[in-house]
Amino acid sequence: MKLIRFRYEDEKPRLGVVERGQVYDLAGQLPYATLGDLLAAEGRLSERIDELKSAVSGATAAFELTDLLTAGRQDVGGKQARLLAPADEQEVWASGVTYKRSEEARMAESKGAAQFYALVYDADRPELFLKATAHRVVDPFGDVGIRRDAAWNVPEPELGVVLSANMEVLGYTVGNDMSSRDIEGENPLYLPQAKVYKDSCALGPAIALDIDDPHSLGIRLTIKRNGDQVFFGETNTDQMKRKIDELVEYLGRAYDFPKGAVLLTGTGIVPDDSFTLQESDVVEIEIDGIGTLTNIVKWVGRSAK
Ligand code: DO4
Ligand code: MG
Repeated sequence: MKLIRFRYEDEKPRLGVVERGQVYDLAGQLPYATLGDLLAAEGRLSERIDELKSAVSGATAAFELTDLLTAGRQDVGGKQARLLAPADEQEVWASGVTYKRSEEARMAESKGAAQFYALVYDADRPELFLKATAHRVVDPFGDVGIRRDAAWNVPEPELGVVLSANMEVLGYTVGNDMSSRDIEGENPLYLPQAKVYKDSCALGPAIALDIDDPHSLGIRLTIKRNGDQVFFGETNTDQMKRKIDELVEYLGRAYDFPKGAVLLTGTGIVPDDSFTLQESDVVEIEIDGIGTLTNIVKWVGRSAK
């Protein structure tokens, strides 16, 4: 079972459930209408999930799923339904250096500060940073940004954990932590500029509610240029050094999230150093049991003077 956010043309965003190839429109069927209210609701999250399940079991599907998850839009009885990122009021936080590949790539790119990446990979305390607020998150099939003042840009395919206000896991989504490797490599104190800029975070296509083991999910990254595949890489969340519980526990230690949060869990796929994204590249990130997040690359910002 998957939870999605979508909207019909200019109408308000809605929550939907995807089950057995059908989309159930939850508008008006639950005591809440937004993801933020679902994640904020009092009581245990399992009760909210039971409510979702019974809303679906007693309902008639609104429409059959054809293109919504795979193209980001679908005609529904003459109206266009458009898929939205699964975040409405949540901050998106991100973990760093949780895979050996990420540690190695960052040590190589940041000559003067390599030891800090080794230290954080081995430390008890993880690296956590604020990646985006909800209104800045790019929808599936939307444009993700590469900075015009950066020369070396990559996507970071990451498992995203959707958390309630009580820091319980609602489900899992796919995230893209777009990053400028030259800016981060120059000095780790430039990390916010390397990672937090316009359209640098995408989420979607859905929140999978029934993942049994998030530590055993294949992740695949494909980058296409003019229709040709220019990069493919894969990993598995079993390569993650840290457990999701541990990352969540640190995130919630000294911060609260009244409308929930999304936590990205770090990248285990980093293209070779010769690779950089170009405008119009198509980035596809697939995670087992969740789906594929597709975005198109566009320049953002201004060049250095
Ligand atoms: O330390 C830099 C950020 C690391 C990161 O984003 C990752 O490992 O995914
Ligand atoms: Mg990352």
